[in-house]
Amino acid sequence: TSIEFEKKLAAKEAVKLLSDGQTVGLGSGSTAGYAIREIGKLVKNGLQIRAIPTSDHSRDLAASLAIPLVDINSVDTIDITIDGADEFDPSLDLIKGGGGALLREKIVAAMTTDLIIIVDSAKKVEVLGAFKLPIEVIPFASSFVLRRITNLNGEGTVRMAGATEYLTDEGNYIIDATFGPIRDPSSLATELNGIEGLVGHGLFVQMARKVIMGVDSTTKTFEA
Ligand code: DER
Repeated sequence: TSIEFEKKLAAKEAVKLLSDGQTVGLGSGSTAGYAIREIGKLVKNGLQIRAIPTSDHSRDLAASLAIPLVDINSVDTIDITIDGADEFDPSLDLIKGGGGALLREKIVAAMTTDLIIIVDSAKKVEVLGAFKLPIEVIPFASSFVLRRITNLNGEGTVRMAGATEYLTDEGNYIIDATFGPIRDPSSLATELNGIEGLVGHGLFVQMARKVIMGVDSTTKTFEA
């Protein structure tokens, strides 16, 4: 489909930013998956990098492509991370977490000098919020956090995997929440950060350095 083609275009453009000696964050989701495959080709052709994956799935994909991996706890900073997003607005604020990897993604992003977001053209929005905001909670706090989301005029539901709750790589639940148009992502992020037992959310506020969007048969780059 044109969406998948656009994802591949963005991924191919983003990996041009990689160079020998870098520590590279590997994102999660289908678009980041295309980038990991491209990086596997570059490594096969001699690119010297060490990578930190943002999910067990991305770790396994990278390992299968012989991309050298390093433990995140042995690294201070990450030079560049290539990751996807579910939405981006004109300020390059993001909603992430559609794939459930938002907590590790945000930690890697926080350690990263240049966060490069790769998207298809359907991810571009004027205002965040059409996509439900993923929120990661410890199971012990899930009902409490649901009530606090209601207090913030949101409406959340616990993400299911068949008949049981979806579990993240960290063993937590995901609540997908609607808040209507999110015109002030920073304020909502601050409110969410104050809720006990809420360990992550998909608002990535002023974290992206660039967004590379595949569109039709080309790419368009947005810069913060
Ligand atoms: O879960 C995530 O944060 C992913 O990056 C997601 O936001 C994008 O997934 P996609 O590339 O499969 O659309």
